[in-house]
Amino acid sequence: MKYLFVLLTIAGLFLAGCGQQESQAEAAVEPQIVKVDVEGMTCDGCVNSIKSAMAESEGVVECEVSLEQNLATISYDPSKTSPDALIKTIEDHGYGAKVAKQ
Ligand SMILES: [Cu+2]
Repeated sequence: MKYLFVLLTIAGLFLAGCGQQESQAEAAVEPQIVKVDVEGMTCDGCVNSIKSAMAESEGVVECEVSLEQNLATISYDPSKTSPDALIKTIEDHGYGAKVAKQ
């Protein structure tokens, strides 16, 4: 009888553990944020062209672009895109781009 109780306790802990793993898996697809140094922006038109390029990119959740700081702050879904892909897209639009040092 005592043995059964121990077994049930272990089973309960195991199930609780599984529940935690599940929520961690969900957290893995939470949006990530990358800050990108952008070179070559001279006006609001540049800002808008980067913003719309990001808006059209698969996996981009949100994008803020600062002309003053030459910085793009991009929130993205890591299961659909990556900082490298986002940087390539910015470069394809004629700007220099690299991940900003945090
Ligand atoms: Cu411009």
